[in-house]
Amino acid sequence: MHEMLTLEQALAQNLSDAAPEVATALIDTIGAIAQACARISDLAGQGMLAGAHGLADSANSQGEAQKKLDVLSDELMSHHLDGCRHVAGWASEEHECHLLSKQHARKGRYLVVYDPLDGSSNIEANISIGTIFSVLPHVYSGMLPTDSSYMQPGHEQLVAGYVLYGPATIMVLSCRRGVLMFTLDKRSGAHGEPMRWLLTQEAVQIPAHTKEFAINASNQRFWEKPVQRYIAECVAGENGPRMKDFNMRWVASMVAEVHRIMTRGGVFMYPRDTREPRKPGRLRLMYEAAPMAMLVEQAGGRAVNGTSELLDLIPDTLHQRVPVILGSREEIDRIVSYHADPHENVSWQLFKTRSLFVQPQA
Ligand code: AFP
Repeated sequence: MHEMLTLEQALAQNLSDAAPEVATALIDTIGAIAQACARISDLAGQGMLAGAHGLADSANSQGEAQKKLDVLSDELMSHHLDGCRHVAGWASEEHECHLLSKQHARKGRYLVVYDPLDGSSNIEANISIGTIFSVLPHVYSGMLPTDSSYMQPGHEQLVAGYVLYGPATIMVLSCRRGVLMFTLDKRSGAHGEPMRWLLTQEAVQIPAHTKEFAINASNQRFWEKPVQRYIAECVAGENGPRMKDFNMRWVASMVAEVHRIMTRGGVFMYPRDTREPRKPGRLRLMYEAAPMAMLVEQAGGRAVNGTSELLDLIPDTLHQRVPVILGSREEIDRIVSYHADPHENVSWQLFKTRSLFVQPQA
């Protein structure tokens, strides 16, 4: 087998058109995140042996109960980011406010936003979980970052990525120059050396067509009509207007769902619903939707909230929630067209009779 490139080598190649000091700073920052994630992978991989299962007796920024692994992963990310001279500060799902680097808050050129452990309801079930991260410019480098320093639309991200802790630990990232996939070499890291990530795929592309969708169908009664229509048509299969059978998946770890889409295409939706009208969606814009949107777009897919591109949304708050619809481009174009035409989705009689995806009465 030919020699694989390490993370640092692959990034140097990928960033060869950037100014040398920018390439170095980005490679160092990604390296710090990668080392944190290698340690999270180790903790997650030890399962109950690490004593990291169960609740932590605390709540996160939004009042959700934290798991021990949420807290430990957050501490590992903070620790490694604090050691990186290019990072001025960071914001995490686990903290209400952003945090400042102890030594580099003024001089650092980047801000990092992350979800340290996505899919934490899956920890004890030993189902894939992940970390999602995004690197933004610290526009007023030289000054201390504030909450408003983070309020940048997704298309300003310099790096977006996730790490999937599954049978293999895989990091997928983009520096706006396509999508790279790395695998953690779990045999590395002996004698206290940093663990190695090896490039296992580059120029990742999401197929434009798919016959697979992922949605939490238990929320069907709360969905808006365009989503009701799209799913009803998929479920109708060969006999419906799509004239083909679809398959459905739901892992409840966004990282795992997006990774499946990266490898074979598909659609992932956590759409707007009417459960809590003040919350337009479940997923968080800054550390779930925006980084995943950039990765999907860089791989040739599309990511929207139904009517707008996710990368165009300007956050109002660190923990803002948004509807998320992303994946294979042709399907997302179709879903956007359903959202755009209020008449197109109102009555499609055939599926009023179906049991699982019954159209609600208008
Ligand atoms: P947790 O990290 O709280 O488990 O949430 C995971 C998540 O943010 C995302 O990864 C899943 O797609 C989604 O929530 C699952 O939501 P449901 O529990 O409604 O299926």
